[in-house]
Amino acid sequence: MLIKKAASLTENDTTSESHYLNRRQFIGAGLVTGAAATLGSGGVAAEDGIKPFGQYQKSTAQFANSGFYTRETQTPFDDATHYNNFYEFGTGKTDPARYQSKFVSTPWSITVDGHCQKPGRYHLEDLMKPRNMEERIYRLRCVEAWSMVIPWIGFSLGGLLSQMEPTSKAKYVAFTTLQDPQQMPGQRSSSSFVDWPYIEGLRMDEAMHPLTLMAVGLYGREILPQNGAPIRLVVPWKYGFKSIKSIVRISFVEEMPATTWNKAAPDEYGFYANVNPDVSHPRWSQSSERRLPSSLFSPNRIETTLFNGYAEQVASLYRGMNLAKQY
Ligand SMILES: Nc1nc2c(c(=O)[nH]1)N[C@H]1C(S)=C(S)[C@@H](COP(=O)(O)O)O[C@H]1N2
Ligand SMILES: [Mo]
Repeated sequence: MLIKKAASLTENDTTSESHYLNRRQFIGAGLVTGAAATLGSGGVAAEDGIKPFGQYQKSTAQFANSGFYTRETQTPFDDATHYNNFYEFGTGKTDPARYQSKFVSTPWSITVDGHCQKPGRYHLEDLMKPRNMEERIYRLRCVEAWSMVIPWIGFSLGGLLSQMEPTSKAKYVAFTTLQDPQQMPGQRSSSSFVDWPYIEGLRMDEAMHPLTLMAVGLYGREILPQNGAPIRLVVPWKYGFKSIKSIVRISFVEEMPATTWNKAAPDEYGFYANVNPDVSHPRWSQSSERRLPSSLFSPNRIETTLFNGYAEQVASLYRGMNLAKQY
């Protein structure tokens, strides 16, 4: 997601992954020595705060038609929790896991404002209590051309938005991430590429779509800070940067909101950011992706599909739009 315009910069430079790959090969080779202290069995890091989720409905093949379930191989927990983009904790892929240990996500509240009948400040427990928690196994495709398959736990955003009774003036929904430089070292960095707080947005019909998830867990556990604790958005047919983490504000607005990456580099990151193999990023092709886990020796490259494979569910939202122009 770096926005340097250097002609020589490639997709691999943007992911700064060498440290991560070294760590994987190190663990994979069974040469774990000093690092072993932080690892539990099965390669799952035994960090504080990894708690089993409690009650939720497992995703099964019966949900495949709705897009709620994919049979594809799930990305190992260790990859999904140690290869992250969360610039509030730093721009390196391993920074979020490394710098999250003091992050406090309880108690948590979300401010709801703008064009709705039920604005206010809501405790997260109160928003979760009336809802059934469901597992959704989704593909996640980053605009940097890597991808994962992650079993999330959460609930459809649509139900929560309806509860707030949006008025007819609500055409878009804007989301804001916590701003707290004390806890988020990336927000203290003066060389930051982006303005804080991180802001994302969806058109109302996108926000109401049943695939649009508010995630509070993953892999049967409570969500970890590096993945956006205690609550983050997951929009599986869009590039990962739309799936904003650690949400503290939801605003119903009339105009298309100014979003973080779109503001930083409008020619590179659009508001819609629908996954599209035919619309290249100015600096790299989007026609294929690296499915994690991958390594230098086994890159695991696969073809990217329109709307990240969710065209059947979401293509109708964009009928009549020029996807190359409204990228
Ligand atoms: N607040 C915030 N949300 C964010 C980001 C970020 O830097 N800050 N990065 C985004 C990007 S680019 C991606 S690919 C996904 C990654 O989610 P994951 O680390 O849980 O896989 O989070 C998105 N949400
Ligand atoms: Mo991303």
